[in-house]
Amino acid sequence: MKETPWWKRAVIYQVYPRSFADSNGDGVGDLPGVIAHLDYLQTLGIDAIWLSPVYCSPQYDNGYDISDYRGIDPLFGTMEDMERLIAEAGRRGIRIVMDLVLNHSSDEHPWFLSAKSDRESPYHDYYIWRDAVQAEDGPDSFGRASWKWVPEIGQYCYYQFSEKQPDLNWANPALRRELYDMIRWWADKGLGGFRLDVVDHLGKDPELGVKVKGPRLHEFIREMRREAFVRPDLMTVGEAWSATPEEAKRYSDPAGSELSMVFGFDHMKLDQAPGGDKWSLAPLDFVALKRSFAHWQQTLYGRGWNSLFWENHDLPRSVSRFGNDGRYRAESAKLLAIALHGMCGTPFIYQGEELGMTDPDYVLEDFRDIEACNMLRDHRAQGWSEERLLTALRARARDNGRTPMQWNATVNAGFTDGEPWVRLCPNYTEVNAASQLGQPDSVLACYRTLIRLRKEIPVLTDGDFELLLEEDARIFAYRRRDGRSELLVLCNFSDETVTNPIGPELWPGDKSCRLLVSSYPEAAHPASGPEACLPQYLRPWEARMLLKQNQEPDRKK
Ligand code: TEU
Repeated sequence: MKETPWWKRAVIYQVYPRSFADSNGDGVGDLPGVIAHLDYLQTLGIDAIWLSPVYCSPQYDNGYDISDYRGIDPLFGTMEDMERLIAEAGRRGIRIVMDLVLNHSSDEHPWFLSAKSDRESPYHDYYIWRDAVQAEDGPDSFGRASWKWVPEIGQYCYYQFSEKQPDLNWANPALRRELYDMIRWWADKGLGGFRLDVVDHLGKDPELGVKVKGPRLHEFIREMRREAFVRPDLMTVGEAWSATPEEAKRYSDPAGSELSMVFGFDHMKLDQAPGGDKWSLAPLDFVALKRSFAHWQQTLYGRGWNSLFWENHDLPRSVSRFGNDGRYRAESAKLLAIALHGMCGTPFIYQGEELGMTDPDYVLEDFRDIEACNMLRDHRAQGWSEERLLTALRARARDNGRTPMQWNATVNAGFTDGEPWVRLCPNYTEVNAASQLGQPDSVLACYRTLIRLRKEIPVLTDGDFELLLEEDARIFAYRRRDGRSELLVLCNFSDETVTNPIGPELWPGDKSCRLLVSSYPEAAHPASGPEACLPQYLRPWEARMLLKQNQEPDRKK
């Protein structure tokens, strides 16, 4: 039998280095800052860190615009710091996963400088050019046009993100070879794996007007797998906003010719107006959210692999978006953790999520992100009122997840001794790591428990998934089974108490049943016995995870 790969039992923690911890007082987080907090991450129990880009970059898109794939930006430290991070993390049983931005480079990359100065340069064809363009050739992902006039060469250059991020021409085999060499060079430093930025864009075909899911996409990914991801233990996760569960199955087929898994985003599209973009706010369709999770869980079960996440550096804070970040902040943060970590797949935690960090209440001047700045300019021009702009940005801007990590209640939350690059979320005096360490009922303790349970309880990794109470407008309930045990996750996504949330026909009482974790203080309910197993009511944002060992002989044997 094939051994289970490490990442199927792992929990991965995303560090956005710019906002994690600043060691030198310049107001920007850095690699020595990450190293200084490895003990905290070890105590949390995580298996790997996904590090957002620290490569050399002019930082127009906070490092997702790379000007040297083999260098560390001085803003974050040195290559020595990077190697020290890999070694120090390794000593604590933590692997490092680097971010690969392969769809585009910075326009300050030497390849682009050469490409735009000379049509005969071997690098000219690393990018995508046209002599003339039509009006319908725009707009791109950040709301700007897709072809930029480059006067030095007298041609238009293709880009999908910002003008500072020209697309790399994946049709060129020399470019692909160069990228694969670079990936192997990084893997040889002892990395645990890679996160692939916008992987679904790599097969783009501007001539066909195709951005995602281009005709050669899977061919390229399989080639990259063969040529670059040569170490079999590397974990690879592709970011794929366009992926359906069926497509995710293809990317993550355990036969193993593509990726370990992808990040799918269907669950992030259920609170926007139909046909609208991310700035068109609508109330969350909760039943659709549950169905979406169930669809992903069931499609991939045994035939692919899921990633599980509520947050990353592009998303607002989950407790502000899906929970109640006022009166029930801690309860709803714990509920979201339990709801997610009970499912099948590899859970990802974004820095600060384990503390229940919230969105800050920014005013327009506080937003820094290139996407937010473009949105302001474009939607103002379209006549949006200042109030509507602010409401949309507060709900959706990527800045929401990028406020500095809240380490303690001292000035700047212990993030920096200097002037922070971006405004902090003002609640750091209450919501911070120091005040939660050693507190058994904290959000942090709940995350620690969930990470430990994933190591201890096989059904969390191996069990199937069945959605219960599908139509219920407040309760998210599901069952996992692996033949030996059964797990029930029961979550009240509302501000009200719900009585008799689940009947004995769905979850028959049984002496072996025990409560593994809940979103309310332990003393608030019995840990075993009938009331623990079949709760008569769930308080606002109460979540419970219950386990039963099967009485019947194991039929699978
Ligand atoms: O994100 C891709 C992406 O599609 C999102 O940025 C998306 O445009 C936005 O969040 C939704 O409105 C990746 C990175 O995660 C992001 O930080 C980069 O800015 C982007 O690629 C370009 O590299």
